[in-house]
Amino acid sequence: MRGEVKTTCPYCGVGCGLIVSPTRDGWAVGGDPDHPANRGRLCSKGAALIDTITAEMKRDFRLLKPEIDGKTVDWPTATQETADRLRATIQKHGPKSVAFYVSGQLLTEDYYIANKLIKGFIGSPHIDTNSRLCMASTVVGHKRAFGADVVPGCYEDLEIADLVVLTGSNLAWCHPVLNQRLRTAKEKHGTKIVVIDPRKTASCDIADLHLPIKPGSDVALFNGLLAWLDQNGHCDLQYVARHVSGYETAVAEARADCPDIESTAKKCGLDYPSEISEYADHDGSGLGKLETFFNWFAAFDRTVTVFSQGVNQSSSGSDKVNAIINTHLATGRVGKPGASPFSVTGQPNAMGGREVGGLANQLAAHMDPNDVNDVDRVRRFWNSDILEPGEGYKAVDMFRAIERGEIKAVWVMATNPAVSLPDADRVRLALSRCPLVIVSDTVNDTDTLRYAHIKLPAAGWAEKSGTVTNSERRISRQRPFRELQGDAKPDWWIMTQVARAMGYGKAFKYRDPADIFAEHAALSEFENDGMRAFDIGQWQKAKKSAYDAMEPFQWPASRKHQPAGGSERLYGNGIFTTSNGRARMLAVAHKLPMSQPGKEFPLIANSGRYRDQWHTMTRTGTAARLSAHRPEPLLEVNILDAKRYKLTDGGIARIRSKRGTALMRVSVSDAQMPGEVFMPMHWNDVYSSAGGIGRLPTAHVDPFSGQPETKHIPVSIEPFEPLWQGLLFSNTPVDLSGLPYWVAATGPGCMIYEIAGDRPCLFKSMLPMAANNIGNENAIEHIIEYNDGKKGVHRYARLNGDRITGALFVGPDRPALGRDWISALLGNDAISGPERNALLAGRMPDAGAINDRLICSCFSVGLASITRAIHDQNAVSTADIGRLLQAGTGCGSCLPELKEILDDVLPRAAE
Ligand SMILES: Nc1nc2c(c(=O)[nH]1)N[C@H]1C(S)=C(S)[C@@H](COP(=O)(O)OP(=O)(O)OC[C@H]3O[C@@H](n4cnc5c(=O)[nH]c(N)nc54)[C@H](O)[C@@H]3O)O[C@H]1N2
Ligand SMILES: Nc1nc2c(c(=O)[nH]1)N[C@H]1C(S)=C(S)[C@@H](COP(=O)(O)OP(=O)(O)OC[C@H]3O[C@@H](n4cnc5c(=O)[nH]c(N)nc54)[C@H](O)[C@@H]3O)O[C@H]1N2
Ligand code: SF4
Ligand SMILES: [Mo]
Repeated sequence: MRGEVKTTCPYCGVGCGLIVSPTRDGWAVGGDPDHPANRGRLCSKGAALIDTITAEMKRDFRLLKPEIDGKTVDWPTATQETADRLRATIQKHGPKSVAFYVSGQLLTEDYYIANKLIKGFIGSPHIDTNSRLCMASTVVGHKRAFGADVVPGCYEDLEIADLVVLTGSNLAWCHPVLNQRLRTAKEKHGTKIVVIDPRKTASCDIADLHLPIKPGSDVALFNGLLAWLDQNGHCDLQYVARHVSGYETAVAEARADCPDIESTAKKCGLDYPSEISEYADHDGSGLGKLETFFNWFAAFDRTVTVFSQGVNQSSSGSDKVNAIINTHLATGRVGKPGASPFSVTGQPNAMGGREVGGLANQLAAHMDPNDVNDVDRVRRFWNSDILEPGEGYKAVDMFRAIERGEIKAVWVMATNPAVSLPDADRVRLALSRCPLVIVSDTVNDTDTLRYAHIKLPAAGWAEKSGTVTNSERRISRQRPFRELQGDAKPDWWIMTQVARAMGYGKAFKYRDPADIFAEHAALSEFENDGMRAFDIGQWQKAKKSAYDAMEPFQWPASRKHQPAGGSERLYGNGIFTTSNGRARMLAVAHKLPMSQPGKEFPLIANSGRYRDQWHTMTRTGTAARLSAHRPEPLLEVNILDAKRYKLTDGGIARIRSKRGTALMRVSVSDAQMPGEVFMPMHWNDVYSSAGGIGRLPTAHVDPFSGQPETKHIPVSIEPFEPLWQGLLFSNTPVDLSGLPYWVAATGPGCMIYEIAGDRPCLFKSMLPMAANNIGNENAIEHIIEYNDGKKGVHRYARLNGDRITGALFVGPDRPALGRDWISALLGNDAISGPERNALLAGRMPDAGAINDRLICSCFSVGLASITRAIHDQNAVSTADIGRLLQAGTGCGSCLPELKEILDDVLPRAAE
């Protein structure tokens, strides 16, 4: 690589532009100051992107060669064999026995090919994507309200709004750069911010109001708001008369549901007694806060309601979306500057996937698989003779069809369903029964890859070329800056080769992603009379050079029907993409979530994300910097429940549901309401013995969108009481299978494992030595140890000459040791005598470093130094901490935590 490359971040749907520049020993990444999504900003995950690549180079994480039935093969063999097996399946069981399960992390060009191949040429409607678990409810909500799947607003709206409502969105951790933009706007003109979330999240840091609603009660809340707005004359009846249908029925239903503030508070659990404030960090009366929210919503025309998975991942997800949109339609606040409902998408290309029609109930370019005219049009455009009307199985149903043997071949691309789909053990059962499982992935070990007959090595972010669409409909180029690794190939290439080997060569002649994008653009314009909002016809004849030089742009980019006001905001003129041009308000009623707690499973488990991990950790889990923020998955639980179920802070809990169990470290937290617990979604069998929570949810889905309810899981909790606990450091991965509790985290230069067991164990075997060294006194590799059998304390260090390559600390309690100190020792060329003694004594030289926790990952600043700065250097604000330690001055993602630490430590420092 010479010079700089402008590309796009492969993580969240904010879609930040990046500049990657070569350095002496690799690359440096920075925010692109010219990209409209981030204007130079980055978050902790984006800033650590190069770390994940460096980790890949140092350690063997990548899948670098195709494999068939465990044997490495070359590409011609791999593509021919994949094609042959698919064709054999089709010949024997028909085309509908084949399914693709794809992902919002594919590039648009990959996605387009997947959709064209299976629907248009294999002739199976069964393609669905992990967007089913993510955005499907919003797609339904948008279509029902606007007639098309369109996000009307843009990011600037969050900056010019007077009120921003975050409902079911932890923006501070999940869309951090948007949160930074919002924070700056608030500092400038005092934007009011309301967070609607059952738990107190990092996003509450800049909020004026937090409504800790009962999980699943958003429809009641927005119905209550609608009824109240109507009753108090706050609706824009002129706008409604001109542009909206369904107002009366929607309001009537809302009134029946929640006629007044009191009934709304009751349904949403906001009528909690004020004593609750003693146990949960939710000050003030719920009722009063609700009234404030309603008043603000009425007062501020410039209101944006941001929503995400707290809304979508629900058995009433689609209705939640429409309940939110109803309040915006009733007040005429759609597609206007600073006024819109705003679905923030999760994955980098969740939106691109919707544009190519990657969902089972979509066709391509915003066409409908059930509309015979649309199907005919796409059939002619693709020259397909097999495309038929009808939709395919949605994700959960697809895996059921695999389980019962109806689908006999599945190709999984860029997603890890054995972890991320609900009722994951059943998904695993289905995969284990499926005669042909093909998995394309970038890494060499995931829970899903363990079931693959054919493993196909995909090119990773740094190597791929194509486009992605972010939450504000902005299409940006992802550009490669690194050569392809091993035999890895881009996903579009892999599919194109298989398509050719299956005999569809004529339709898959593409030379590069530019060809594919041009075809996608042409289809978006093809016989489009302006009713298909997605139209990027301006790009249909674009040459490769224009494609390569593409600047980020928002769609539509139509040659014939470009909206007069531009593409920034849509529907601002009140004309919608329905047959009569009117938007629709929908009568929706509050329903209880399908999975209800009961005697056996009395608590509601909520699940979601951590700041520095991405989904199933295949990439972020490899970076020490990102693993330090939360090295273990935590079960967050209110003090009342901890007491009731005999859990202690820092202990281990067993979590059971109807479908599965998990083990997690307990964190007693007043951010949780009593009766509710929170679990992160990230851990899996590669990183833990039992931290994967995909096994817990029942696969209940929203009836309209098919999106699973993964935020409302009835569970029971109990202590897991280990006989011993330990901390293991090793410069090579250790196989701990058989241990009931282990969690692996990437440390600087080594793997760090938290371990615990309920049975005596041969500890030394956890530090395996090369076979010829065992018992050989003269071997360079040896183990030094300290044992106190009476106290149950054991310490071991594995040395190779003077170099320490592993260490293990075991005791009846969790060893209180600084991870950083020991990791650093493992990185040293030689260990000194005092260090060796300190290791075996289990005491590090600087007691201040004990159990330090990384807070700022940009500048590697831990809790201990921050606490010291508050105590010793009189830091009283995040600005002081920034000045003294730099913490919080990089991406700013840790600012909420810095504030929390200040709140916690300051009063004690003053004592
Ligand atoms: N750090 C990080 N960022 C990410 C990702 C990641 O893995 N890591 N993933 C990306 C992806 S794909 C997605 S989809 C987005 C998700 O982004 P978000 O939706 O913001 O993230 P979640 O943590 O899944 O859930 C958001 C919040 O919903 C709340 N919630 C639960 N139940 C309810 C309810 O009934 N009502 C309301 N109002 N709230 C509720 C939860 O407590 C949680 O705080 O993040 C994207 N960004
Ligand atoms: N309980 C619970 N479950 C959830 C959620 C929740 O909040 N709670 N959230 C849901 C949501 S919103 C989402 S989006 C899903 C996410 O869940 P998944 O999609 O399963 O998560 P990822 O870990 O992102 O999986 C992406 C896979 O693709 C690989 N990969 C990366 N880049 C490429 C590439 O270019 N090509 C190919 N072929 N492979 C690549 C990665 O190594 C990884 O194995 O989880 C869902 N599941
Ligand atoms: S906010 Fe962070 S994760 Fe999301 S696109 Fe920007 S840099 Fe990437
Ligand atoms: Mo997602």
